[in-house]
Amino acid sequence: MSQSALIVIDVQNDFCPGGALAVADGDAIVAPINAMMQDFPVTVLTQDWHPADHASFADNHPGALAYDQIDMPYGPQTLWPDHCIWGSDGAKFHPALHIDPADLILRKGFRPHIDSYSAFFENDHETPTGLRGYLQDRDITDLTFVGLALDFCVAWSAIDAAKLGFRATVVEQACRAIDLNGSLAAARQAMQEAGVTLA
Ligand code: VGL
Ligand code: ZN
Repeated sequence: MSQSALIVIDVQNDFCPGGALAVADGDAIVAPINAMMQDFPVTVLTQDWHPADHASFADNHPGALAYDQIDMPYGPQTLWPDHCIWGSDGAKFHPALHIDPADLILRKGFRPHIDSYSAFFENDHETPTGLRGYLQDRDITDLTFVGLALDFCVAWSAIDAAKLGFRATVVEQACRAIDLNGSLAAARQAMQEAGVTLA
């Protein structure tokens, strides 16, 4: 028997127009995502949730600029403008996003020294967030991903889901991308290679 869940990635103010790491047209996906929630028995929301001293912020690396790439102990890391600082308005969900239907709100990126794009593992690809166990305990096999940003947190989450043996689909119309140095094309290719269905 297959059981499905909608996984809504990081639909937060800082990723929407006017936010600290605004994704073009990011708020255009809120209404479609709200509508999709009605078609799924389970909805999970994720929230990018960083302390102010987070290592992914360019401001915490003297001399570095936002969008530079640096080497961290766990691999390459893009540096970002300060965003989704816990407790800030930017970290809150977009005000029009329906929160009530969510069974689970999962926060990620709260450890100062490691970023977490994926909803399943931090960027070392080893430290689990606990989402796999939650979904497995509920016998959920099929995951549909939507949200922000398509080429970072959505793609990394969907790829990890496929690697873990879930059936993973990304509905691109309900996503928007940052598209930094070809990241969107690379993410699409990586998703296809991992067996993610792009719908
Ligand atoms: C994200 C960059 C940094 C995302 C989060 O949600 O795609 N991107 N933190
Ligand atoms: Zn982040």
